[in-house]
Amino acid sequence: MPRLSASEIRSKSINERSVLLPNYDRSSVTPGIVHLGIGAFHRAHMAAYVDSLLKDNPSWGIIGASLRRPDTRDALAPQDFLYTLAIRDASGTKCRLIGSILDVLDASTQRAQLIETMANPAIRIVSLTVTEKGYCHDPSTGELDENHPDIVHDLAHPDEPISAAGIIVAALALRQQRGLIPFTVMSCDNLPSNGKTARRIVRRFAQLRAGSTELTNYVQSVSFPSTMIDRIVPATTDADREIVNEIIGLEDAWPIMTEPFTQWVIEDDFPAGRPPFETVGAQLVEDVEPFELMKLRMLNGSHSTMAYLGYLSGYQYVNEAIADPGILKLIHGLMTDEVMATLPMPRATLEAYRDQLLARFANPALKHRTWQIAMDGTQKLPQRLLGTIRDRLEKGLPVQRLTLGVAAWMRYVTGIDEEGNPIDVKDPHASRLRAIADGAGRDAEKLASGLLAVQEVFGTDLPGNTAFTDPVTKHVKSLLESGAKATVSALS
Ligand code: CS2
Repeated sequence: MPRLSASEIRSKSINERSVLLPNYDRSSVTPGIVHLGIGAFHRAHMAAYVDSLLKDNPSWGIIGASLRRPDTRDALAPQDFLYTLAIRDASGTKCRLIGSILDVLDASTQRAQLIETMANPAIRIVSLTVTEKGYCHDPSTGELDENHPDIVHDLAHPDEPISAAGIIVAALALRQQRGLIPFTVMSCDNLPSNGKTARRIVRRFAQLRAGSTELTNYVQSVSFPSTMIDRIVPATTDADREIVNEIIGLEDAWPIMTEPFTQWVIEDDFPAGRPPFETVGAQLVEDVEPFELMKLRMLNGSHSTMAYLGYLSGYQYVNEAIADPGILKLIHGLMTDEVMATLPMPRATLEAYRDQLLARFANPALKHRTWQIAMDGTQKLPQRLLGTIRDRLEKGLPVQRLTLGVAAWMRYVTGIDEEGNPIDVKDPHASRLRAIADGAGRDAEKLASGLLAVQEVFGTDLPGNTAFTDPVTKHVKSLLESGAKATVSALS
C-alpha cells in the first residue's frame, strides 16, 4: 500500500469516496500558530477546527512541536504532515484528512529553529497541550514548582530550554528584543483556569530568569485566554491503523481515532489577532470558568473514578466499565448527587450534560483504555475530584462517592492488581507512591495516611479533615479486603 502524501492525493490514489479531503489549497496556507505538544489530542481537536477555517483564512496554518519525543515528526514528515482523523461510533467510522499542520519540529533536536519560528511576526498564537505535568507546577497550589528538574535546568540554561515555560519565555525574549508584539498563549490543557495557570507559571519563570525588567514587563503584557476543550481521544493502536488504511486505501503511519462529539469554549482575549474560531463551531465567551469547572468535575472526575475502579475490576476499556451496572450507578450518582451541587449551571443543563456523558462513555467503537486515563493521577486528582470535595466539605455535605474515586487511586498506585499482577503505574511521582505503598503493605490506615501526606496532591487542609479522611480510609480498607467490584456494589 503506498504511503499517504500530498502527491498520492494529487494522483488520486486516495479513496476519495470514503475520506473527506481538505477543502483548500494547502500550498497557499502560511503559518500563524505554533502548537507545543503535538499529540493525539491536539490533532483530534484544535487542528481539526483550524482545518475547517483555512479555506477562507489561509494565514492560520499550524507549526507543531513535540517537546520530548520525535515520534510524531518521524511519522508525519514522510506523509507531508497529512493524517487521517477517524470519527467512530456504533454507526461506523468516518474519515477526514487533516491538512492544517504544515510542519512538526522536535524541540530536543530543533530547539533553536523552534524558538526562532515562535519569534516570527507571522506567529500570533502559541497554543499548548503539554498535559498537566508539562506545566511543572505544584498541582495542589497551581504555582510553578521552582525545584522541578526541568525548571532548574532552564533557569541555568535559558537559551536551551526544555520546559514549555522556558521555551515560551525564550521566544518572548527574542520578540521583545526585536520590537515585536507578543503572541497570545492559549492553553488547551485540562487544568482549572488553564489560561491563568499558564500565565502564573510563565510569569514566575520570567521573574526567576531575571535578565531585564523590560523582559519581565513584556511578559506581563502577554494574554493567556482560558479555554475549555473536550473530545475523547484514545491512543492509536495498530488495529486502528489497519482500519484506517483499509478505508482510505493508503498507509497512514499515525491516524487519530476519536468520537463524534467535540466542544471548544474560548475566552475572547487575543490582542495579536485570531482566526474566526466561531465560524467553525467554537464558542467565544467572556468567562470560560463555569464551563471548565463543569467539564473537569463531571467528565474528567467520572473518567478518573472509572479508570481506577474499572482497571481494578478487570475492565480494559471505559465502555466495558460503564456497562457494569454497579459502576454505571456509581458514576450516575457521583455526578447527580455529589458533583452537580457544586456547579453554577441550571440543574436541567447539568442533567442533560450528564446523560450525554454517559452515552459518550458507552461508545463501543472507542477503545479508550482505563489504563490511559489512570495515568498521572497526582496531576489530575486535585482538579477532577479534590476541588469538588473541598466545596462540599465547606458546606458540610457528604463525599461518599467522590472519596471512593480517591481511594481507588490509592489502591491502584500500590502497583499490584487484585490478581497479584503488577500494574504499570505511570506518574511523575510513581516511585515515591510505590515506596509509600510498599511501606504500608495491606494496612489500609497506613496506606491512606501515607498517601494523604503527599502535599502536592492533598494540600495541607484535607489530611487533617476527618470528614474526608474517614471515608477515604474506609474505602481503601474495603478495596483491599473485598476488591473493587464488591466495594462498588456496596456503595452504589
Ligand atoms: C481523560 C481526558 O485521559 C484522561 O485523563 O480524562 O483526556 C478526556 O478524555 C478528555 O479530557 C475529554 O475531553
